[in-house]
Amino acid sequence: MSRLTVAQALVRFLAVQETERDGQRERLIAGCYGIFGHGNVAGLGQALHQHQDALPFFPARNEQGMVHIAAGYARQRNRLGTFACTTSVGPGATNMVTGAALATVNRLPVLLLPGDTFATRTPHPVLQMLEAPGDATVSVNDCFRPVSRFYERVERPEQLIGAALEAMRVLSDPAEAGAVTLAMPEDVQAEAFEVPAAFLEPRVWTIYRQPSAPEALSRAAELIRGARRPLIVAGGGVIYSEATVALRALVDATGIPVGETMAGRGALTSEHPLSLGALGATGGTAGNRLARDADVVIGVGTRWSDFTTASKSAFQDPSVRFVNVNVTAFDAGKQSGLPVVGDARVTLEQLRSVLAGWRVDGAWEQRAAEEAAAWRDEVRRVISLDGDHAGSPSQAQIIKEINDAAGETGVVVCAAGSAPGDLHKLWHARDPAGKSYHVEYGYSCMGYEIPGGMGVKLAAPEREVYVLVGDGSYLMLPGELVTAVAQRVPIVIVLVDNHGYASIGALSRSVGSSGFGTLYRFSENGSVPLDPASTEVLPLDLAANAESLGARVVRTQTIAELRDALAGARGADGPVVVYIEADRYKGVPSYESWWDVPVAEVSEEDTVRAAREGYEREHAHQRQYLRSPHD
Ligand SMILES: Cc1ncc(C[n+]2csc(CCOP(=O)(O)OP(=O)(O)O)c2C)c(N)n1
Ligand SMILES: [Mg+2]
Repeated sequence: MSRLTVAQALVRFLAVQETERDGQRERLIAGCYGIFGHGNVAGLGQALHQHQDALPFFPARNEQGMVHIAAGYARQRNRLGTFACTTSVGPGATNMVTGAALATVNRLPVLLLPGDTFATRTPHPVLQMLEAPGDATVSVNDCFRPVSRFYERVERPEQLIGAALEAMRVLSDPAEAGAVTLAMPEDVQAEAFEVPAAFLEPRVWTIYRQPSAPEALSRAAELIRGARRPLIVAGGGVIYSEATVALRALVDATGIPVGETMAGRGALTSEHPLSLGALGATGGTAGNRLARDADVVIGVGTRWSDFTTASKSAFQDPSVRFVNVNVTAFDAGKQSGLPVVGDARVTLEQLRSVLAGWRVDGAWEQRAAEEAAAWRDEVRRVISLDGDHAGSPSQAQIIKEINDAAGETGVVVCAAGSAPGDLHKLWHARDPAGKSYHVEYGYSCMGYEIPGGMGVKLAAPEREVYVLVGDGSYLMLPGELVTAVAQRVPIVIVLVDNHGYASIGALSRSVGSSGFGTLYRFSENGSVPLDPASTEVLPLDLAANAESLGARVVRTQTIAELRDALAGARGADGPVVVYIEADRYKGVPSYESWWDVPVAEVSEEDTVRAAREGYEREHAHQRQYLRSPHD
């Protein structure tokens, strides 16, 4: 027993937690990010100061940003490690809510330690406290409940022990991973108690590879053997489980083609003859055509988001059936699929053995290979298209340059705007481990790019990291650039300026609303000029902004200059921002797919009425996929 404060006990506990998978161990909590205020400076701040050798501490600039660093790190480490994040009470705490939602939506472990108001209630109302008349137990931290996989408010010192252990269990369980929130009342943090020695001893959280039930496997095998047009949809779970080799082996043995979700992009390297690339709303022709005709769809490690399913319109075979390999029963049950609950790698190996000797219909395999080859040709065509406006390159050309600079092991990081859809279609994935493509598209959160990219680099210092960020996303959360400068994290940030929200502008035009409110323009009395061709832009200088935050900045205008800047950024000892203007209107087309964005049913505008007609036509293809595999 030793007498420690709650904060000291927690810091010492976090410093000695490890995960283990396949005999490999690593720190579960690599360190702690934080921003101090009265709600954590004396409790956790004191403990982190005292134990900084055991648990490294890094100051951040925005609480949301620091959660993104943790999420980026966790994804790159395949969910085996993450960071803790400590905040003050009130605004510091609620600034983390968006980060928590991002982590939970993407099934990524992050540990959040928001400060909380007094457990004793004596000094209440304390600075930054929300008073909820009628319920004294409510605090703003209750906002974390719906966005956390585990939530506990530690109101007594002894409570820490159970809370901390449960927090580690949830963080390290691939079936439960997401944000874990331990709300820490500021008085309790500083309170001392007798801490059992065993609580502070090193602890290993082993991640066992759970095999699937033999019955589920044989049912899946029966379904697949009976299929004429089977298709695999690879999701993020394939990569987190390190199952890319097993996937390739299954594909080589059976001839089943593979389409990829956003999180699963790169699960099969792009040059594989049966790699269809992107599928769904941001998919290509190969993925979407084979999806339309597939009769058995095997989802592996996917949560079947609307982008993957093209808002439930991608799979059009009237009797299509789904097989869902997933470590989470919740996701395995979707699309009325046959749930095959288990680790992706083990299950893919099991599937290969139960399907031994069987190969897909030759005509289907040949069609898949032809569509895949035709799609690769289309990608080559699109990445070479110049912008239409004098001098400005297209975003597709910019992506090609990043792709070339990244080579086999570089990682591209992106989250929101027009770039994720373009990347999903165009990225040539070369890394056999599937780690070259890091697009956060579960929450698609503007502002994730820079801190997320920092987390990736901290998790994989041996890889070059290329952050692709739009001007809108950049403006939302540029502050973590300072954190990257302070920690000397050498990421390359390609800042693509098209003077506003090109993606939402295009979406607005497609629903008949002329790009309203999506350009950066002077506005009077709240109204924004509607003319999208107007050349008058705001006097913003984002390159100067990045420079002022301490980053090295290279201003480029042409593709040749961009190429040189990317080459010159290698070996830097901190973040390098490569600024480039892109043609706002030279977009990558969409390919035989749809996304459900409801259009006004009545309107005085002809453009909206026309868009509504198109919407109703497409909507008619939406399906519920209610037939179970046994019908
Ligand atoms: C936090 C947040 N707010 C709003 C959105 C909706 N949204 C998606 S993309 C986008 C515009 C992004 O602009 P920019 O980063 O410049 O990229 P571009 O569309 O120009 O490629 C908006 C507002 C979002 N994804 N995240
Ligand atoms: Mg933009």
